[in-house]
Amino acid sequence: MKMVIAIVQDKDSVKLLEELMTKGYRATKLSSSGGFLRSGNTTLLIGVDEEKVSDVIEIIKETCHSREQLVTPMSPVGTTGTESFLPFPVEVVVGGATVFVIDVEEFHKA
Ligand code: 2BA
Repeated sequence: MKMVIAIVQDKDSVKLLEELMTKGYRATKLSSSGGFLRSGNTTLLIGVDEEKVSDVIEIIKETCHSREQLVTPMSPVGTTGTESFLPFPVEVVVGGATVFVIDVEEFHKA
């Protein structure tokens, strides 16, 4: 058995869960936040048999889209060491999905 961990954008998570459920997969949805943007995203835990992993990844690829997002990190202004900070918008491309596939050593349902 494998565990597919998929970090996706909130906007894609509802459709992705629907697709997975329709096709008979089980999943757990966690609310998460990206370390860089510090904004909300969704982490799905999907436990599947090894031969189903590629199907799950295909569903994720079809459902999750990359989007450009404007971030405003604070940039220092001045050179004296007592600089003030001004917002400086930068565009980053987020997603479609960041996916990890890991081995499940044991699976129990009690
Ligand atoms: P965030 O960490 O909020 O990152 C959002 C987007 O910001 C990233 O999109 C990437 O385009 C950009 N970014 C991240 N770190 C950067 C940096 N140090 N410098 C410049 N740009 C940077 P994605 O790569 O699609 O990642 C989307 C989300 O997936 C991430 O949100 C994070 O929650 C997760 N993620 C990505 N790679 C990961 C990893 N290796 N381990 C754990 N989580 C990861």
